[in-house]
Amino acid sequence: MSQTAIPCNAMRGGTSKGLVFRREDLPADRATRDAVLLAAMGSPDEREIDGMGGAHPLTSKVAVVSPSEREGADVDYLFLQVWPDRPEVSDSQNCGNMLAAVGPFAIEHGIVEALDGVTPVRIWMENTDTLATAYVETPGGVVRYDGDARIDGVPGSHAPIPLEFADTAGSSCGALLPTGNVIDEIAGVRVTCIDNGMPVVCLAAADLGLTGAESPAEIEAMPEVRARIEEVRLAAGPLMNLGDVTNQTVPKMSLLSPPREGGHVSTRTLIPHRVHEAIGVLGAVSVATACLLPGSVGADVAEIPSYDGPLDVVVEHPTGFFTVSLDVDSSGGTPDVRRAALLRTARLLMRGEVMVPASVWSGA
Ligand code: NQM
Repeated sequence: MSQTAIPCNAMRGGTSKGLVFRREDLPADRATRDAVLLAAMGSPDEREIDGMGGAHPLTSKVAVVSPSEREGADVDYLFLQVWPDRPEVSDSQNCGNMLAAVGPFAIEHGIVEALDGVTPVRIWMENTDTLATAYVETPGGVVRYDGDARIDGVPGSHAPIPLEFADTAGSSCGALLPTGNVIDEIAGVRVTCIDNGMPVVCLAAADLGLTGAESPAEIEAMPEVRARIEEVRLAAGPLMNLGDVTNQTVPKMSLLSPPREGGHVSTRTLIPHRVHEAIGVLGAVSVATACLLPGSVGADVAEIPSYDGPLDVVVEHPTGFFTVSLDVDSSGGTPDVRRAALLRTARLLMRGEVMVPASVWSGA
């Protein structure tokens, strides 16, 4: 046999897309696993023409799912970013979009037994060692994909998958505010460095000479602005306890400006070298949280109504809105994140086997 067949599903999770594997179907050895995933996706090649990848970081993603042995969790989820243009597979970040596909996948594969109605799936996110719960519609014990929920960045409507997060604050950087400050000046730019599930550096678009209404393509066509943002990112990495981030996908860089469409804040987010067509899930949670912290770049730019208790923060992005339900107490010294939740949808697109050259892995 010149090729090895590996069972997997192709799934859309939120505004991302990729392959979802059971851990037992992939090589245990990490180097071989990464070689297999690169071959499966067709990387490195900007078009990923010889594989299943979608030629963009948002459509070149992999989720690995397995039954969990942890107390309080049903399944373990490892997110892997397969770079389209370089031979690299990274586990340095989590992905809340592909997370939306994990619950349906676990039920489809019998890892979690479906209830009649809605099945909660408790997911241990290995990249950040934190727990999320996905609520999957399962009328009659069967995963339902159709429904009325709409998320911006995805055409049509689908079954809602509410996601609830626990203990996201500081999950990658060790603290919600990893530099110890609500605001810093890094490489001459005012920033708020935050990690509420995703390390993000918030900058005011105006401080970079932008309105914040520029399209992703327009920002990608501004080499000087991008170089400036990258300079800030590389300096922020060590200050956020992430070390040298030259080859990492974090921190994300979010350019904030006042809302234009009735939301609370407008964003353009670099992830970090392409500009997101929307905004990442945990990226949005981090940005929304920053907007609730007095003195931050977010609080300065956002228009947050007065609140007491939980608040739905509406984050504008290039293709619509992202609503994050937050309960953050920032009245004391250290902000306390009590709850973060949001809505996604997902869809099983294909089930079958992905073929990789036997020279990469014999499957034995
Ligand atoms: O922030 C893109 C995405 C993501 C990650 C990215 C994500 C998240 O849209 O949780 O979902 O920021 O790389 O899938």
